[in-house]
Amino acid sequence: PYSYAELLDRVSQKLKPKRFEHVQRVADTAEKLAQKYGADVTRARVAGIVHDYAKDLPDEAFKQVILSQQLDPALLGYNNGIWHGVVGTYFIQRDLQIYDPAILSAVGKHTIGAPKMSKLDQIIFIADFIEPGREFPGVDAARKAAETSLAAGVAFELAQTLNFLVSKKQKIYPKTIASYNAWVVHN
Ligand code: DGI
Ligand code: FE
Ligand code: FE
Ligand code: FE
Repeated sequence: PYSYAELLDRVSQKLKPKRFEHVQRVADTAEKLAQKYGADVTRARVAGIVHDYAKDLPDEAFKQVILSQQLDPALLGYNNGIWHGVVGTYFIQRDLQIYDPAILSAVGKHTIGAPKMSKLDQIIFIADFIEPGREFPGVDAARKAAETSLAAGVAFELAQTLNFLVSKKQKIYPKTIASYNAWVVHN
C-alpha cells in the first residue's frame, strides 16, 4: 500500500488546490473523530485523504463506469455531486490500489449516507461536513451534534442536506432519502 505521503501526492495531482486543502482538513477531522469515538485511526485518515479523489474527473468517465459496471442506471440522471462518491470508489481502486472494504464503504457513502453505516462511514460522512474550512449556516450546530454522538451528527447532516437540496430545487437521489428516513429518529 501507498504511504500517507504517496497517497497525498497522488491525490494532490488530481484535485484543484482548494479541494486538496479540504481533503487534508477532512483527514485531520476524521482522525480526531476516530480517536474520540474509538474507530480505526489509520483507516479514517486514508479514507479522508481519498474521499474526494474523483471530484475533478469528467462526467464522461463516470457515465462509462456506470454503464460498464452495471451500476444503478438511475445514477445517470444525477451529476458529479452524487457520482464522485458512489462511483468514485471505482477510480480509487483502479488508480490508488485501495481495496479495503471499510475504506471503500466510507468513501462510497460519504455524500448520500446509507441506512446502515459503520462507525468509519459515519466519521467520514461527518468529517466532510464539519471540517474547519466549512462555513455554511448551521455548521456550528452540525459540529455540536457531532460532539454529542456520531448518530446525532449523521442525522443533523442528512436533514440539512435534504433541506438544502429542496431549497435549490435539486433532485433527491432515492438513497439519500432512505438514509434520511433511517437516521432522522436516532437514539
Ligand atoms: O464533495 P464535497 O463538496 O466535499 O461534499 P459532498 O460529497 O458531501 O457533497 C457534494 C454535493 O452532493 C453537495 O452539493 C450536495 C450534493 N448531494 C447530496 N445528496 C444529493 C446531492 N445532490 C443531488 N442532486 N441529490 C442528492 O440526493
Ligand atoms: Fe465529496
Ligand atoms: Fe458530505
Ligand atoms: Fe469532501
